[in-house]
Amino acid sequence: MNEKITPVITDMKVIPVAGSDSMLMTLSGAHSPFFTRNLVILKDSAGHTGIGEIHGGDYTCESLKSCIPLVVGRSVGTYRSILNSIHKIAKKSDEDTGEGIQSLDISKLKFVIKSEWAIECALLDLLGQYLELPMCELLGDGKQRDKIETLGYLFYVSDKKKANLPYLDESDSLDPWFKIRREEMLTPTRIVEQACVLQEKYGFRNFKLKGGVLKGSEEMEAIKALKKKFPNGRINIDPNGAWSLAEAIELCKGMQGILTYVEDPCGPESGFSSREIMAEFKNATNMPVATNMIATDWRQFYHATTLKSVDIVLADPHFWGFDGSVRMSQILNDWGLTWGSHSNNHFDITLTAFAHVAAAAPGTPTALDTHWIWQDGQNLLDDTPKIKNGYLEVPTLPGLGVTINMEKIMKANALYKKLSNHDRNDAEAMQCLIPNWKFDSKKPCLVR
Ligand code: GKR
Ligand code: MG
Repeated sequence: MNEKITPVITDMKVIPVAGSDSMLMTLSGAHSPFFTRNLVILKDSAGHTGIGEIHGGDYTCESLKSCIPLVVGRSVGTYRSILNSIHKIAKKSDEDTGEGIQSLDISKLKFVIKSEWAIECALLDLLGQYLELPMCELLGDGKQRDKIETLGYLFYVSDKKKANLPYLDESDSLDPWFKIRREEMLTPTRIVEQACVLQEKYGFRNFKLKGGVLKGSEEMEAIKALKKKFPNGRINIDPNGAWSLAEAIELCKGMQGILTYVEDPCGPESGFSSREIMAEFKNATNMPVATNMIATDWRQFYHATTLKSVDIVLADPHFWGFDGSVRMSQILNDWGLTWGSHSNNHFDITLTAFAHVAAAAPGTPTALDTHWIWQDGQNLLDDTPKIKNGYLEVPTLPGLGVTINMEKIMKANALYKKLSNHDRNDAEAMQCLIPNWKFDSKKPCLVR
C-alpha cells in the first residue's frame, strides 16, 4: 500500500499548559489553584492542524515527546498503525502497581490515562479534515446525535482565604456563575444555589455532586435538598469509593426516587476488590451504579461485568482511547448497559473531543461529565462548543471542527512553566485547612 496517498505528518509539538481552578474538594483533598494539561499539535502536508488534549504533568509530557519519531513522516491514513506502533513500544512504569484508581490514589491516575490517546485525537482531527467529515463520523457507526446531554458537576468548595495560595478571585465578575464559583460553598443551601446558578447559565437538568468531602449523611442532605429544588432532575453522588459497604447501603436506603444512580459508592475492603464490594452493594440496594474507578481497562471491565458490579461505565476516551470508548459504548448498548464519560479538569479541546465521542455512542448515554464549567472563560479555542439548555453542541466542521488560539496556548504554557509542581497534588491545599492532613481512601477529606 502506498502510505503517502493521504497527507503526511510534518510536525508534532507537545505543549504543556496550565489554567486556574477553584478550591474544589474531593476525597483526595483540595484542588490546587492551578491544574495542568498536555496538548498535542500535529501539522500535515495538506496544511491542516490536528489537536489533542490530555492529562497534565511531566510523566505524560515525556511519554508524548518520546512518540514524536513514530508519528512524524507517517501518512495520516495509517493512524491505526501509528497508534499500534506506539502501543508496541509502550513500557509499564516501575511505579505502576496495576492497582489502577480503585482507591483513588491520584498519583496513579497518570498510569490509567494513556498519553497516546491525545495523539489519536489529533490524528482523527487531521483525517476528518482530509475526508471533510466531522470526527464523530469516523468513530463506531458514525454520528448518532447532534447534541449531547451534559450534567452540572457540583463540588463543595472551601474558603480560599484559609489557604495562602494564589487562587483566582472572580468576586467582581458580572457573570453570576463566574462570580460564585471561587467562593466557599459547603452547605446544602449553597450546593443548591450552585446548581441554580448553573442551571440558569447552561440549562442543566442533570446534576452530579462530588462527595467524599463531608460525612456521608451530610452529603445526602445536600442530595435531598437538590431533589426538592429540581424534582424532575436526575441527581447522582460520587464519593469516589469513600464509604464502607455497610455505610453505603445505609446511606442509599430510602434514596430510590431521589438518587437516579450512585457513582463509585464503595471501594476495596476486607481483602475484597471494589468490583466484588460494588456487586454486593448492588445486590443489597438495587441502586444503579456508575464507575470510573473499577472498570478502567478491558481486563477490569471483564471482572466488573462478570460480577455485575456496574450499570454505567464512564469510559473516558483519555483512559480507553477514542476508538476504545466508542467500542465500549457499542458493547454496553448491546448488553443493555449504559455508557457515559468521566472527566477531570480540562480545557475546551477535551470538551470538543467529548462531544464527538458522545455523538458516536449508540443508545441512550447517561448525561456527560465535564469539569469545564469550572474553567469556562479560559478557553484555548476561538470557537469553543457551547452548552445550551443542558446540551453540548457537536461541531459540524471537518475533524474536531474547532480552531486553536496559539496566543492563548502560549500564555497557558508560560503559566505552566512558572509552576514549581506540574503534577496534581491535592494534599498541599488541604494541609492549609487541616495541618498534616494525609489522604485516606476511606475518610471524607474534611472528616479527620
Ligand atoms: O476533579 O477531583 C476531581 C474529581 O474527583 C476527579 O479526580 C475524579 O476522577 O471526577 C472524577 C470522578 O468522577 O471520579
Ligand atoms: Mg467518578
